[in-house]
Parts: sequence; C-alpha cells; structure tokens
Amino acid sequence: MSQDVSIGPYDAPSGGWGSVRSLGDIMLREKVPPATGRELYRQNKNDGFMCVSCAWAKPSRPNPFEFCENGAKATAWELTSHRTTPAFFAAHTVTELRGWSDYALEQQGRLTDPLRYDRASDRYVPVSWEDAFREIGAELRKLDPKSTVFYSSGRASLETSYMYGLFARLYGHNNLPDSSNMCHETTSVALKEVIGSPVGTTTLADFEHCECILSFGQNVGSNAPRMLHQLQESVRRGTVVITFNPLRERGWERFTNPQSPVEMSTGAETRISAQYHQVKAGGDIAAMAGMCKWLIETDDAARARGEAGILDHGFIAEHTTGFEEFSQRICATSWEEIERESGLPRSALIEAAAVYARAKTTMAIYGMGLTQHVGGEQNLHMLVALMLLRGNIGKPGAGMCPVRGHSNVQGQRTVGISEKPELVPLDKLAGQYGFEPPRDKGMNTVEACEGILSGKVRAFIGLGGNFVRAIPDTDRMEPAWTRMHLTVQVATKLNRSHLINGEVAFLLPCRGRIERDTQATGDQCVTMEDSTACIHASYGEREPASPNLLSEPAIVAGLAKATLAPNPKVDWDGWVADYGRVRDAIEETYPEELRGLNDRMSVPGGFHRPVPARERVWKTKSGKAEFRLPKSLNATGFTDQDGQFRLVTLRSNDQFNTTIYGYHDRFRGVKGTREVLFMNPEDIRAMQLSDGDVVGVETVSEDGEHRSVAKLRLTGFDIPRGCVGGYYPECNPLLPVGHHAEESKTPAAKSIPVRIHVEKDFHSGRTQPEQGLPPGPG
Ligand SMILES: Nc1nc2c(c(=O)[nH]1)N[C@H]1C(S)=C(S)[C@@H](COP(=O)(O)OP(=O)(O)OC[C@H]3O[C@@H](n4cnc5c(=O)[nH]c(N)nc54)[C@H](O)[C@@H]3O)O[C@H]1N2
Ligand SMILES: Nc1nc2c(c(=O)[nH]1)N[C@H]1C(S)=C(S)[C@@H](COP(=O)(O)OP(=O)(O)OC[C@H]3O[C@@H](n4cnc5c(=O)[nH]c(N)nc54)[C@H](O)[C@@H]3O)O[C@H]1N2
Ligand SMILES: [Mo]
Repeated sequence: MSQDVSIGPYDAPSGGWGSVRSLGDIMLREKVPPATGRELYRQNKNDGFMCVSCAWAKPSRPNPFEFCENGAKATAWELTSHRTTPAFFAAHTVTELRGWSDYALEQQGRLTDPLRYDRASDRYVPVSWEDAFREIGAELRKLDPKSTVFYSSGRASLETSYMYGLFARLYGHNNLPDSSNMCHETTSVALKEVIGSPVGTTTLADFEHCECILSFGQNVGSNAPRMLHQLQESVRRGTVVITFNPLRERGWERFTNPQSPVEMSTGAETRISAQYHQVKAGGDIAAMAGMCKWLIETDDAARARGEAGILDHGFIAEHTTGFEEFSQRICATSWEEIERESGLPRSALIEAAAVYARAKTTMAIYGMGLTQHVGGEQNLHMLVALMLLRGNIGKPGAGMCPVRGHSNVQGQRTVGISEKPELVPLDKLAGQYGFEPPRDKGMNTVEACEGILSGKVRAFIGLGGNFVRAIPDTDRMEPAWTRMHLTVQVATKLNRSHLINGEVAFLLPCRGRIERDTQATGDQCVTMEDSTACIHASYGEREPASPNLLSEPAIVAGLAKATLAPNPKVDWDGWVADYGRVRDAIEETYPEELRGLNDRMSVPGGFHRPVPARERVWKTKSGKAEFRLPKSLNATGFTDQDGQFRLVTLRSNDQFNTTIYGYHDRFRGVKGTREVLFMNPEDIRAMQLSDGDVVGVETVSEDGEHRSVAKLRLTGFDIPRGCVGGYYPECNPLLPVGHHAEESKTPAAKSIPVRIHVEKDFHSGRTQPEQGLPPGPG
C-alpha cells in the first residue's frame, strides 16, 4: 500500500466542502452500511447516542444534524463493515502484526470474539467467555492486588466506570489511571487548587452572553469541531475571539458551516479570531503575565487620576486572596523578559489586554497546549489569575472552559475512576458495600509506566484505549511491557497495545456505544458527562458487530465475579440485567452531585451537576479564589540551548488519538504522510538544511537514555522559531516518562527538548525515504 505524498498550503476554511469530502472518503473506506445515515441523524440527540469522539457539550436544541466531520468519522469507524475474526488471527502471528502500522491494524475492523494469546504458535486463539473470565480471575487471585493496574480510556460510560472502580477497590487497590492522566489531569489539579472546582465553570448558555473569548492551545477545527457552531454564533453577535497558539489552526481562523446550504453554495466564511498570537510553545505564562501587567498598571494609573479602574476590585476583595503579592511581582517583571519568553511583542499583548479590559464577560477556552507542559499547572494558575482580575469566573457569559478529550473522560472521574483516594467517597463505598477500601494512593499513568519499567507492576487491565501507544517513551516501555505476568485488553478494534503481551494475555471484544445493548430486562442505555459537566443518556440501536460481543458492564462484572469472593451487597448480575440499578447505586454514592440520575439523564441538553466555583463558592484551602504566582515565565521546564528545539506533538485532522483514520492533515496542507517535522523556514535556513530533507530527531535529556525518531521529512511551516512540530503517537519515543507536569504528572508532550540532524544520504533531491503509508497487509 502506498500513497502519493504532497505538502503545500491549504487555503479553505474549516468546515466547508473539504469536510464533506474527507467524510465521504472514510465512509467509502469503512464500507459503512446504508443505515449509517440514520445513526448520524441520531448522533448527540436527546433520544439518540452520544458521539464516541470528543466530549464537547450537546445542546438542548440540537441542529438537524448535530455532528461534525470528525464525529461522523468516529461513527463510521465504529459501524464499519470490516471484521477482525479468529480466521484473521489464524493467518497472522502476533510478531507479524507488530510490524503493521496503527492504521493497518485498526483498518481490519471490529473484533468479533474473545481471544487468548498462545505463546507456542505466537497467535491469538479463540477462547470462551467463561474460560477467559475464569483464567483471568485465577491469575488475579494469585497476584498482590497492589501490583496490578486497571487503566481506563475515557470512553466507557458512567455505569461501566463505577463498576470498574468498585471492582478495583474490592480487589484491593486504587491503581486506576485513566487517559485523563495524559490529558486534562493538569486541569483537575490546578483548577481545584485555585478555584476549588476541578472542572470547567461554563456551559453552552455562556456563549450567548460572552463578549470576549480567550483561546489557548486548543485545535477546535480538528478536535472539537461542533464548538465551531457556538463560536460562529458568538462572533456574529459581536464576541471578540483572541487566540494564542504557536500554529495558525484553521478552525480558530475561519469557518464555513457545512450544514448551511447558503454558506456552502456561496462559500461564505466566518472569521473566528479577531487577533491571533503565535506564542512560543511554553510561552503562555509570559504572554498572560504581559496582559496582567498592562491591566494592573493601567488600572493603577486610571485610579491615580481619579478615574474608574479596569479591574473588578469589588470581586477581588470579596472573593480572592493573594492579589497584592501577585500584582507587585507581575508589575516588577520587565517587558523585555515577557517578550523574550512569550515570543510576542509587547504591542500584541497590550492589544489583547485592551480588548479583554473592555469586555464585560470573558470565557477562557483551552486544551492540551496549556495542560501538557512541565509548568502546566502554572499555565492554568496564570489563566485563572487573568480571569480573576476582572471577576470573570462565576457570572453568566464568563468562566473557565477546558475542552476535554474523550467523550466520558470527565464523567469517569466523577464516579470514582481515580488513583487519588481523597477524591473518592471511600467511607460511603465502605458503608454501601460492607468492605474496607484501600486508602493508599494508587498509581497514575506516569507512575504505572515507572512501575512497569521497574518490574513492580505485574498485571495490567485496559478498559479501552491503546495505552502502550499513547504513553511516553515507546522504545523503553514496549520491552518492559512484556515482562508483566498478565495483560488483559477490552477493546473494539485491534491496536498495538494488544500485540505487546505479558506472559498471559487476553483480548476481550466489547460492544460499542452505538450498538444495541440487550440484557435480561431489555435494551439498556448508558450515561456520560460532557466537557461542561452536563450528563446525558445515550441509546445504542445498531445490531452489534458480532453476536459474541459482551457489553462493557458485562465484561467488568464477569471479571469481578471471577476474581472476588461473593459479596451479598454487590449484585453484579442484577446490575448487568438492568443498568438503571447501577445508576441507583451511583446516586447512593454521590447523592449531592448525581441525585435523580435515572430521571434526569433524559433532560434535553443533559443535566448540569453542581460546580461550586460557578456559584462563586470556592472550595479551596483558603475558601477564596487564589492568585498564584508562577515559578517561572517558561512552562517548558528546561532552558533553551543552541541548536536545541521545543518539539510540540500534534494531532492531525485525520486521527482520533492513536486511531489513524488516514494520512491527510488537510488544514496543515499535508497529504499522504505523517512522517514530517514542521519547522520555521528561517530555522531551516539557519541550520543550512532544505525543505524536504530527511532528518532524525533526538531528545536532549540527562538520564542517560538515548531517544530518537528517524526519517522525518523536514517541512517549512508557519511555526515560531525555536519550535518544531511532529505527530503523536509517532513521536512518542522522544517523550521521556520523567518529562511531565510537575504536580499532575501529565506527560509534557507540548515541549520536548530535541536536537535535529540530517540523515545521511537523505538531502532533498537525492534519495527519498519510503514515504506514504507504513507497512500493512501488503
Ligand atoms: N478528531 C479528533 N478529536 C479529538 C481527538 C483527536 O485525536 N481527534 N482527541 C480528543 C482528546 S483525547 C483530546 S485531549 C482533545 C485534544 O484536543 P487539543 O486540546 O486541541 O489537543 P492537540 O491537538 O494535542 O493540540 C493542542 C493545540 O495546542 C497548540 N499548542 C501546542 N503547544 C502550545 C503552547 O505551548 N501554547 C499554546 N497556546 N498552544 C500550544 C497546538 O498548536 C494545538 O493547536 O481532543 C479530543 N478530540
Ligand atoms: N505525544 C503525545 N502523547 C499523547 C498525547 C499527545 O497530545 N501527545 N495525548 C494524550 C491524550 S490527551 C490522551 S487522551 C491519550 C489517549 O490514550 P488512549 O485513550 O489510551 O488511546 P486511544 O487512541 O483513544 O484508544 C483507541 C482504542 O480504544 C479502543 N476503543 C475504542 N472505542 C472503544 C469502546 O467503546 N470500548 C472499548 N473498550 N475500547 C474502545 C479501540 O480498540 C482503539 O484502538 O494519549 C495521550 N498521549
Ligand atoms: Mo485526551
């Protein structure tokens, strides 16, 4: 399989005809059955199913088609007519499959039957569900529970997640990392510290009242495209959008609504950002400090003249602590330092601050560009401080809007998937189920990786996801992985994590969310929480991909029953028969947050669970919202050296995390390859290299490990000098496990210190490396 590579500017807006064509391609490739049209119509509707792609909010009055290009790709991916059957595994050894690309593996389609790894033949062979559960249970009973890790990717429902967390605690550990540990864990830690609520404080209704939007480090056009509808409407009402991002992401620039016949036929586009500031990767603290400095100094000067100031002093006095020290230190910071660290001129920061100063209400929208840094928490402390200066938290049209990743990643945390015992109502669980839950801190993702490297972790259960591919340090982690005793993966499609096996390994296929889930009492629905803390029911209708699939709750119950001694207070079978009973149990554990779950899950637009900071109730140590000073203006955690770059790892428009839908990244003008390294043309010249050269990248680190990725095609790109960009997960061998946000331990995937060298014999115009699609089934 090979594909032509072409790289060049792409001029069209986000949305528009480009999105229709891209969707058409994948529909064709997945050979989706004609009935898929109906599923797209049901996507994100009140009586439909919640999109399996991102966690963006679902409106109470949905559009006729409440889905986006990438949500539809995710639906097509799940409803594909391709199948990965036992016959496929009979034909290919696991060693052979390890040589296939991520794309080729998932392209085989939905898994159909439970499988056990047979070491003698190096193949996966079919196993009955009973035998799989019995054998896994027997293995787990032999192990020390504290040496095992139960991971979840953020897709499983509230029901499954609650059961899974309870299973782990009844078994005896809190080792419950989830994808959030690689993602918005920084939000959960940092927002909790300074505003007392670990989640966003805004809902969709706030878009209707906000006058200014500050966006930092999020790629709306690819990763939360449905938000473009809210952005477009807000801009039309007069909201001014200001974006900070090293890359010019098309979604934040302009948008044509593919669902508007008028816009599509006339080519009308909406300009989204009025200002676009290409901050250096890791330079946001400095940029925000510049804005704060101007605001505070301008306010001081105005008030000295007897005029009204621009800060909300009433709010600051009543609701916050730390303002005096914060303002003194920020004002003492020089513009020279701010400009150097942010990479932005003082005039640009003042331009942004002046708009912010005039807006009565401002929302702050952000993503991985702030959370995945060594100084990730400081990024968020600074963003909160900027918002507090003008009382922009806890009033309509204003507040924090972290854009979460997986469709239920926030909800999993709400119902007990957490390695932090203090975040889980353990006393409540103890009373409800008559047991003594473990109280010690469990492992998060980075700690699980360290445990696997050191041999301390003996077993890993993955509820969805592709852990081995998503984590840092691929080349160190893969060999360590095989030293575990037991690995069990619950999944819908084959991925690389299923091919790096422990001594004993199982692959358990599950139904997807779009599929009908019939149990003893009838068809079941499940619930999830979106990025704005709204909880929705989701109803699957499609025939499951194979009759031999179990639902995720049934798999968790099967594993739990086979592992644990019977407990009369936990009716696993009753729960699987009727998910409404799981919701009753969830409600009993979380009476304040989730009261009435079974009744309220069907409220149009979802029901909003209480977020105290939204009401200006600050559950922080001080009881107030806190101004915190950053330790440094540089969020990267390292000092730049000559010849060293800050590597930003990126998602393309044709992927969902490690799931690669295709090899095009339309908005960035890349076609047919993911093996590229984006670099500023002036840096290319300064290094005496040329566009198209084939380069190798090496991590600069002091731990004695060699980390490199070879054969990337150097690509001139509009990215700040000193920064380079490459794709995730291909660049994960470069990310050291130890390079993470200081407190949350979220891997710092947005600034890895690297050096670049040209690969011998690969100067442009001479030999080209094999470009196009990496290996697959021939
Ligand atoms: N189609 C699709 N949708 C998805 C996903 C997907 O892979 N595909 N993934 C889902 C998941 S799990 C998540 S977490 C979200 C991720 O969605 P995003 O939060 O958008 O994550 P990324 O694509 O990693 O890129 C973040 C953005 O940060 C910018 N950036 C990098 N470094 C910096 C910096 O230092 N400062 C600033 N200001 N910006 C920076 C990058 O240029 C990029 O535009 O999307 C979810 N939705
Ligand atoms: N360098 C770098 N690394 C990163 C990031 C980055 O920006 N840069 N981003 C990080 C982030 S934000 C995240 S969230 C992680 C993602 O990490 P993960 O959540 O672990 O990975 P995914 O790629 O989302 O998982 C895809 C797999 O999930 C399975 N799956 C899909 N649907 C279902 C389902 O309904 N049930 C079950 N049981 N399985 C299902 C399929 O088998 C599919 O192959 O990666 C992180 N890693
Ligand atoms: Mo994520």
